[in-house]
Amino acid sequence: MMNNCIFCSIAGGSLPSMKVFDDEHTLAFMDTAGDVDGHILVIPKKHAKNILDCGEEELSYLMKTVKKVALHLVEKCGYSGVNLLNASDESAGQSVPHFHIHIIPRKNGDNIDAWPHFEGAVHETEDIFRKISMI
Ligand code: DGP
Repeated sequence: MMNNCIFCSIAGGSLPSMKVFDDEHTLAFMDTAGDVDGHILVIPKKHAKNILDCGEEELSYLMKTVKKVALHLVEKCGYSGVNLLNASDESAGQSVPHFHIHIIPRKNGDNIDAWPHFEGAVHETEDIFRKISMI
């Protein structure tokens, strides 16, 4: 539990949230931005800032819960798919510094624009590839 962390407070129950799923290691709750229908956040209860410092075990619990919630949305709630979104680090647009995966439930023809419109690459793909390949 991190002091002054809004999602730690939500996980600990000192701040209210609309809980969608709750277990020992993870919590899924409604995002309150009101920006898209069904916007859900899934968090590890143990504080990590993002995927870069999250422990392997917490990460695997988190992804299991993401799958449970996604399956629930599709099998029980009338959705047919999901977008999963995550920003890890301020440079990537992370605004709340407690690891969270956004789930956006989707239906055919829902007109939700959940995919970034990239402006076009600046460098040759092969140049970047040479820099980042791990093999
Ligand atoms: P990101 O930009 O990926 O760090 O997303 C942070 C999200 O957290 C954003 O969609 C709005 C949501 N959010 C911020 N404060 C609160 C809060 O107090 N309660 C809930 N439920 N969601 C919050």
